Amino acid sequence: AATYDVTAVEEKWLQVWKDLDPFRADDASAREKRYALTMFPYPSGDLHMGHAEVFALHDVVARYWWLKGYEVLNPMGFDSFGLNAENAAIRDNEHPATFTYANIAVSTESCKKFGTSFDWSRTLNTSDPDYYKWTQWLFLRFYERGLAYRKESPVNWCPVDQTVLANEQVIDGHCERCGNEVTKRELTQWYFKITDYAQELLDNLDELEKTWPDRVITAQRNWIGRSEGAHVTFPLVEEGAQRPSRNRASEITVYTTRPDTLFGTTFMVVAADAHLARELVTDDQRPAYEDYLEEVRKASDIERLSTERPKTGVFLGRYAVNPVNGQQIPIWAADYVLADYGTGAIMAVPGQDQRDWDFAKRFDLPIIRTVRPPDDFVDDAAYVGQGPAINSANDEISLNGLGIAEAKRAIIDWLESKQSGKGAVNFRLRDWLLSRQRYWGAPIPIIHCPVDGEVPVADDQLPVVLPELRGADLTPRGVSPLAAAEDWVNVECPKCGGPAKRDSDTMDTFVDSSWYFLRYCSPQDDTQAFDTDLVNAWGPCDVYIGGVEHAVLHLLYARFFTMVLNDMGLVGFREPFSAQLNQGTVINQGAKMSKSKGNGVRLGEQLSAFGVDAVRLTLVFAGPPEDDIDWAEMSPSGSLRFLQRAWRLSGDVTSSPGTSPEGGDVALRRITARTVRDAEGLVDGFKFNVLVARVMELVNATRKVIDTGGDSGAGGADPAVREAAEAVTILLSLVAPYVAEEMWERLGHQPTVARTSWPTVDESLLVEDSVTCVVQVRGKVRARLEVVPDISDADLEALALAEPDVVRAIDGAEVRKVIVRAPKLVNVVV
Ligand code: ANZ
Repeated sequence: AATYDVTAVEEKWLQVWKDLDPFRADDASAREKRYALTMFPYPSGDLHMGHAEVFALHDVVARYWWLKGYEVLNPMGFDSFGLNAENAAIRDNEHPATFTYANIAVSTESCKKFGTSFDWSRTLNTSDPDYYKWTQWLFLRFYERGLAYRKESPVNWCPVDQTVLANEQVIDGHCERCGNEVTKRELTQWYFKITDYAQELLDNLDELEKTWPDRVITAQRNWIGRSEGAHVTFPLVEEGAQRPSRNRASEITVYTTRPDTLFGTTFMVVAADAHLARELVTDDQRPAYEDYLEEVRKASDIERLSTERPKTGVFLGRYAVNPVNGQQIPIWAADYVLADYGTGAIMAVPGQDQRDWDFAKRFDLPIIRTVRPPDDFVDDAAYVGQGPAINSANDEISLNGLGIAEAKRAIIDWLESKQSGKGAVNFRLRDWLLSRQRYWGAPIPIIHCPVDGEVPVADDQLPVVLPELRGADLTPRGVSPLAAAEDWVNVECPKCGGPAKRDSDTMDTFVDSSWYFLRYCSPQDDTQAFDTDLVNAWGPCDVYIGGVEHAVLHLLYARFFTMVLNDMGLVGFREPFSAQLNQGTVINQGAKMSKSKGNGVRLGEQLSAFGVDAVRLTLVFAGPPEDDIDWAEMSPSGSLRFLQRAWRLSGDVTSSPGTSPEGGDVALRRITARTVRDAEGLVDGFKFNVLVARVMELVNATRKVIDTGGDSGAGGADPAVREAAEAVTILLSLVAPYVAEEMWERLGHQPTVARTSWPTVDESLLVEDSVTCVVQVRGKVRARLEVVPDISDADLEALALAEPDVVRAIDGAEVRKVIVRAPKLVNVVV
C-alpha cells in the first residue's frame, strides 16, 4: 500500500507553518477569545517524554478552539531562574545564563518541531531583565500594601544546597532538590502574607471544584487546613520573689480544636524552639532546656509531628492555671509542638489526644478522660472518637452528657463570658517564605540602611540587575553569593545618601511563575508589568494543563497573586484558571523512568523512529489524560500504521473540493455527523483518547465505502466519502498535525487545515430513525414497536393499545392504568 514519507512531510510543513504563522493571537480580533495555558518548563535540558505528553494533550484543546472559530492565546515561555542552572554553572565554571539560554534555544526548536500551536511571538523567560524588572515591581507593590515583610523565624535549611526552603519544598523531611535531610535555622527572611487570603483561597475551591481535578482541590484544602476551635488563655502562676516583675509573659494562650476537653487538660506544652519557651524557663531548668533545644533543631517538622516517634521534652519549671477548675498544671517544652503553628503552645489532653497520651506516659503526668469511650475500648490509649462528655463540670457549668459539638459550643460560651477564651478559626497555611540565599533569581529590590532601615528601590531604578558572577563565585556559603559581591551589594542609601547595602537574597522562582500568564497578554510592553485591558480580554485562562506536582505550590501562589492584583485594580478577576487538567506520567516497564534503572525513553529517538505525529497520537490515545502511560505497552508503530491508513483516504477521494455531500451514502454521512458532534463533547470533557478511537472508526467506515462502492456504488467518487475524509482530516489535525496538513492538501485545499473551520453538521443526520419501544402487560413483555424517537406519550399509548398482541394479552380485562415513558416503554396495568 502507498505510504507517505514522514521525514519529508515534517520538513515541508514545518517550513509552511513558519511562513504562514497561523497561531499568532490577535489582540484586536473581533472573535471571541480563549486562553489556553500550559505550564511553562524549566529549561534544564531538551524536552523529554513528559513535555511531549503535556504539549500533545494541550494542543488538542488549543487547536480545537481555533477550528471552532475562537481567537486563541496559546503562549509558551520558560521558567528560567532556579537552582538547576545555578548548580550546572558551579559544576561547569560557567555563568548560569549560558546553560539556561542554550537549553531554551534547543527546547524552543524541539517544541516547534513537535508541531505545537504555540504563539512564539509572545514567548518570555523569567530570567530576562525585562521580565524580572516587573517581578521586582510587583514585589514593591506587595511591600507597600504590607503583604511583603521580614521576620526572624526558624526556617527549613538545606545544609547541602546551603539555602532556605519553603515548607512546600521539604518532602518527608528532605530537600526537594537534593534529597538531603533538612534542618532548622533562625534567619531573617522575607515573607508574602498569603495567610491574609486563606479563607478566600479555601472558599473559592467550592466553585473551582466543578472544573478542577479532585486531587488538586483536596490537596489545596488540606494545605490550607482550616480548623475551628478556640483560643484559651491560661494565667501563669507567678514564680515568687526569685524573679520580680520583669517584662515577661503573664499568661499563655493556646489554640485548640477541642475546647470541650478543657477539663482533661493536665499540663501544657510549648514548642521548644519558640521564644515563649526561652522566656518561661526557670534558671534551674535552663541548662536542661538548652541541651534539649540543641537536639530539637536537628529534627524536621514531619518527624516532630509524627505520632510514631518516642516523645521527648523538658519541664520548664513553671505552672499555669486551668481556667475551668483552677488547677495548677506544669508547663513543658517539647518538639511535637511547632513554633510557627497556632500560638506555638498547646493545652495537653492526654485522655483524648494520642501524642499527649504518649507524652503523659513517658513523663508520668496525670490523665483524665473527658469523653466516655465505648465499653469495649481497651484502656491503653487516648480515645479520639465521639461520645458523651464526662468529668467535665465546675460550679458554673457542666458539659457532662453532651456530645462533642454541643460541648464545644457550651464551653466556648462560658470561656467568652469569663474572658478566658474565644471561638477561633485556624489555618495550617503559613505565610510564603520567598527569600533565597542563591544567585540565579530576581534580586529583592530593597536597600538596607543603618539609618533609614528598609528602603525600597525606586521604580525608575528597576530592574536591579544581577551582577556578573560565575562558577565558584556562586558556591553557597550560607549567605547569598550576592552578599559577597562587594561592588554590587554596597550602595548609597536612596534616602540619606549614607552607606547602605542591597538586600542580597533573591526571590523564590515561584514568585516568577505566579504572574507569567498575565505577562503573556502584553509580553513586549516595557511600560508596565502587563496591560490590564488585555489581561481582562484574554483572561482568566480557560484551561490550564500541567503536572499535578504543582497542586499546592504554584497553583496556590498564582491564585494568591491574582487576588492581590485584583485588590489593586490591576486584574479584573480573582481566580486565574477557570478549568484545569493534570496529565499522568509517562513511565516505562511499569516504573518511573530513571537513570539508575536504565529505563529512560528518549523523546528524540522516538521522534526519529516513528515521526512526531505517531508519537503524539500514541500519547493522546494511550488512555484518559490523567492516567499514567507505560511506554513499554504502547505501539507507536501501530499509530504510524493508522496514520498511513488515514492518509490513504485522501488519495482515494475523487470528487472535487466543494462538492455537496447531499445524496451521498447516508450511513456514512450519519457516522461522520455523529463523530463530529461527539468530538466536541469529548474535547470539552478532556476525553481525547475516546476522540481518537472515534476517528479510527470513521476511517474504517470511509475505507469500507471506498472499497465496496457503498450504497451508490460510486466508492471514492461518492460525495459522502469526501465529506468523511475531510472530517477525518480536521479531527486528526488536533492530534497529528503534519499528516493532517498533507491530507488537507491532497484533498485539494489550501493550507492550513489548522485554521479552517470545524466541520458543519447536518442536524437531520443526527436524528435516529427509530427506537424500539417495549410494551408490557401485567409486567410481561407482549410487544416491541419500532417508533420515531420524538413520538409523544399520547401517540405511543394509542399505538401500543392498538397492537394486536397487546389487545390479545389484555383479553377484555379492564385497563386500570397505562404508564408511558416515550419513546421506550409502555406499561399496561389491568
Ligand atoms: C487540645 C486537644 C485535645 C487537641 C484533643 C486536639 C485533640 P488542627 O486541626 O491542625 O488545627 N496544636 C495546636 N497548636 C499546635 C502546634 N503549634 N503544634 C502542634 N500541635 C498543635 O490542630 C489543632 C490541634 O493541634 C489543637 O487542638 C492542638 O491540640 C494541636 F483531644 O488542643 B488540640
